[in-house]
Amino acid sequence: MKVIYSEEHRLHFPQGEVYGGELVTPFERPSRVEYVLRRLKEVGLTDIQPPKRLDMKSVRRLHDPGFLKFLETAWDEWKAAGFGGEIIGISFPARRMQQTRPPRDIDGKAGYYTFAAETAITGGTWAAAKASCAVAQTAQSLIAKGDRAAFALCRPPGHHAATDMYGGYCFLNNAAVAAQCFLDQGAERVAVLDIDFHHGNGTQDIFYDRGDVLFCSLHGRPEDAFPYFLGYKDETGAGAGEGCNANYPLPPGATYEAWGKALEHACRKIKRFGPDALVVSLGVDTFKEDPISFFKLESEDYLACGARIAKLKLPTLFAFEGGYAIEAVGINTVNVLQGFLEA
Ligand code: 5XA
Ligand code: ZN
Repeated sequence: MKVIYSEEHRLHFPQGEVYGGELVTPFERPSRVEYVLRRLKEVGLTDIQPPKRLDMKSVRRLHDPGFLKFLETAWDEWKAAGFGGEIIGISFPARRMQQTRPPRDIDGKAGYYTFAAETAITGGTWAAAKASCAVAQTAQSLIAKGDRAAFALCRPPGHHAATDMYGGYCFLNNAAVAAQCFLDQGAERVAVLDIDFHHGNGTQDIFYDRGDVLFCSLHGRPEDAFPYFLGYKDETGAGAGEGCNANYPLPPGATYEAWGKALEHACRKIKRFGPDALVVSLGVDTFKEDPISFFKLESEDYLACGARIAKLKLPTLFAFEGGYAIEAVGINTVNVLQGFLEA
């Protein structure tokens, strides 16, 4: 399996994340990727290639033009406004407020285009987000040309990025863009399986009313887990997309016994959907030692997970998402790939 990776991820390294009322070093940090790279090399997955240049066409199909312009210009506007720190949105268009008029002021705009204040934007964020998306696109093109699978070592992650919102450490939705590329190149149907601990609200938002993409997400139940306001079981899709969205919210403490059953259910649904390709949002913050999550998966469980996904016998793109138990992130992520390859 080839791995696509860009060093440009390092351009995005905010110094602060709002957590528990404090500014802490972000959980989503560059060293996560270094651990994955190290483990890939240890197990002999050494065919690691840089991405091709980002093709904005598929990005523009999924993300709002005003949102993309914001990401591109936010840092310059922030500096021009005289702010000294990193961009953190703090005023949101919440209930009973106007939600369709982006303010001109950059502080207001940052709040308008995000849904969560933990995610800071820095001078290198836009370049890193574009490189991360290019990583997903390049992995997709390998599969389109005949590879059975590829691993897009994306950073920053993508599954929380909605049509016109960033947050949860995500800016552009890498998995969604890859799925759209399959469709643009002739696939009739694509499935996205999101196994990150957090609900992939962005991916759900992007495809919610579409019948050509099945989205299945296994995650901490929204009553207790970020992103809190989406991810319930009764969100099943709308219009042409009715029945094409499946959420598997699980309670605190879930082990592979319950999680694996949800995975089995999702895999059977994917099989019935009959997609031409599968995109896996591969987060490993389901691990028992993850500092911001509450599932209890063991490292070996990721091998079983990869093996179950392989049984679908679909061209499969793995896109890296979350996972913050830094030293185990490499082993757990690569275990999914090895489980898949050895099945
Ligand atoms: O998959 N998403 C994440 O890991 C981000 C969680 C952010 C919680 N504030
Ligand atoms: Zn996550």
